[in-house]
Amino acid sequence: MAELSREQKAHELFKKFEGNPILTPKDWPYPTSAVFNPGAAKLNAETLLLVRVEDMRGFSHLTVARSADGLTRWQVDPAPALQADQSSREEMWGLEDPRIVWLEEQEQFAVTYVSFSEGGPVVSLAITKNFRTFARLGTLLPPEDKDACLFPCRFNSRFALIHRPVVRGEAHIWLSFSPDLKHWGDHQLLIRTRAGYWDCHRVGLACQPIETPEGWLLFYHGVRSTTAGQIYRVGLALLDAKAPWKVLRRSDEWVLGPQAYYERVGDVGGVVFPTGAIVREETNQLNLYYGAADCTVAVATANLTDVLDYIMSCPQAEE
Ligand code: BMA
Repeated sequence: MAELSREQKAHELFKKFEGNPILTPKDWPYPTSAVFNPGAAKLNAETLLLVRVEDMRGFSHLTVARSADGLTRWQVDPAPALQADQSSREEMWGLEDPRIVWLEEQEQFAVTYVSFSEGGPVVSLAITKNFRTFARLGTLLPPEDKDACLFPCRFNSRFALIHRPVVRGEAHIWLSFSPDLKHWGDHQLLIRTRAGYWDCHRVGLACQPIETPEGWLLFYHGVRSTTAGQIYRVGLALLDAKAPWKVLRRSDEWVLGPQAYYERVGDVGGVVFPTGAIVREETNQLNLYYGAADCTVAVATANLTDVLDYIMSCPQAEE
């Protein structure tokens, strides 16, 4: 068989699950407007999604859903796991878009999410062992900031945070460092928007960074504004394993875009927005969980080796 071109590989890398959407407001044990943009983790041999749930006021909270195979038979908790404290100015208008990593040295999960504060969206951190009780560590950096996740380990004894501040109207992905998860500095630009491309107007981290033998695999969303609205698609980058401030590769193409009806039509049509991923070691399958059209949760699967082959065939990133 003829070798696939890189564009064909990009197009065929992910397969959208035939049972999509896997979670909708109808699956919820209480009234909701939309369920989308979930963080993902493995807990007790199950796949756990921490789902953003929008209530009928338009405020979001986070609720746990679990499944043994990560695709079907989801069990949704009867009550939210993490709700906004509306007496605080930090999270007046709800909590959104969590990303989850297992912090190796603390043996706990770190959940970074967006708190909607009076001053705009801001990134907050909570730590948990079980997704029942959380230690809330507060906000990390000033607004406007979104799309954040910690790395699971330290680099040169510092924690590292990927995030997406908006500076002078520009929305690029940044990396910042901290000795204690409280004081952040040494801010540096990691991935910029690209003029003319599908990711020309905004970029932001998608799911948590994934550790691989080639380096950190980074999924990010890219936005193009059109006369008919914005299109949210997903691309890939590869960061150096020991020095994640070095971008080794970046895909020219997007690898996931809104095509299916449930991605095209919804509260915000034309949006695929991954926020969580799971690698199933037995099969080397990567499950990428995403919000579809800001309404439902969907999943796309790929073989991790194919994803790495593809990203290694992508151009070396510009300095
Ligand atoms: C982004 C975030 C996401 C949302 C997406 C598409 O800015 O606010 O929560 O899914 O826009 O509307």
